[in-house]
Amino acid sequence: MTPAAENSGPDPAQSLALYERMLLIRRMEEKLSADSAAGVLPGAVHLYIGQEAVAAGVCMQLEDTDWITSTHRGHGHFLGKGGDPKAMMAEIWGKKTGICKGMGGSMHVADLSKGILGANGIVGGGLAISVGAAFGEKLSDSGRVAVCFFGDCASNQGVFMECLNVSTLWGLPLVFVCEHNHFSEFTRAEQVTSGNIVDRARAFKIHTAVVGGNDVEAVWKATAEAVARARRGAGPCFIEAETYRIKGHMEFEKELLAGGAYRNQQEIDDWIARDPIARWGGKLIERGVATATTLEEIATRVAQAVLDAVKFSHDSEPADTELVFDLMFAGQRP
Ligand SMILES: Cc1ncc(C[n+]2csc(CCOP(=O)(O)OP(=O)(O)O)c2C)c(N)n1
Repeated sequence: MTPAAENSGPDPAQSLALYERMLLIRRMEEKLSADSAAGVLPGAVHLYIGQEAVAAGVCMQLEDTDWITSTHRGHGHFLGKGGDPKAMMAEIWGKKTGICKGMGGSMHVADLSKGILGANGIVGGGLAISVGAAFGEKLSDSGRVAVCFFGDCASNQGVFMECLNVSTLWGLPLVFVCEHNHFSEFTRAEQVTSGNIVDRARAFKIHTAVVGGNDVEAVWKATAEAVARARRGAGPCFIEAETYRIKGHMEFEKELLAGGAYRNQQEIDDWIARDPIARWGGKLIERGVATATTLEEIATRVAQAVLDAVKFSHDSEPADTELVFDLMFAGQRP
């Protein structure tokens, strides 16, 4: 997809593509949620449901040759950047055909051919990696950019300050994307995060934008400007996108918390009413870009893609556990 010109909205084809990408992320994760609830999915998954407009709006402004770093909540970033749903599903299921040969799982989906440097179980871990990627591109004067997705809690890590500092000092082609989804695990953001996160970037004189993270068009436009600035050598940008995590911090959190609630249903319902996908679908119809039939066709295509991913994963062999020794211990066996 050709990125839109700075500040202009997505054209009709891009608008539909944004819708389809968000829906793919949503439907893939609904399947993971169902499998997790059924107790058949290996390991925990941190779902991105409700935040899809951020991944789609940002990633669809990027080329395969641009880099992203992601978080523990990384399925949306992976799919948003064009990662293969089959290879992601197989990875989460620990299969040989997974994007990391089944060795990484949900929190490490990566695909260098798509510029996806990987999800990351270390909160704030993607920050310094993105600085390295952007520094490399700056040195080779490639015009490529790096984008770092991170959560509001990650902005409390010391490395965040280091990355703001060095990225602006060196004029790196880097876009920070803070997904302010209101929670750090089971704690409200305001209990652990002081002030406005965006002000931390402003203190370093970094160009900033604050956008509604459930409005894919707003995210798209802010990213267009940020990426254009970064590509022309104007240094880093910082986007803070307010959104909301609809699902738990991780699946099966209810069991983990033994009924202890850290938010109320009314708040969740209020954010469900601001669902980014339904909202964008409504706008597409209002603008005459799509009809209800167009959206149904997209939904059918997405449902098929999920079925294909599930079948691919199901038919694949389990990961070769011996590989752990090659990949982690340079071939040494205990
Ligand atoms: C360095 C580090 N500290 C603590 C944790 C445990 N942990 C996992 S997710 C999380 C909260 C992350 O919140 P945020 O960055 O806002 O992202 P979100 O989960 O909201 O997407 C924490 C503290 C971790 N994985 N890594």
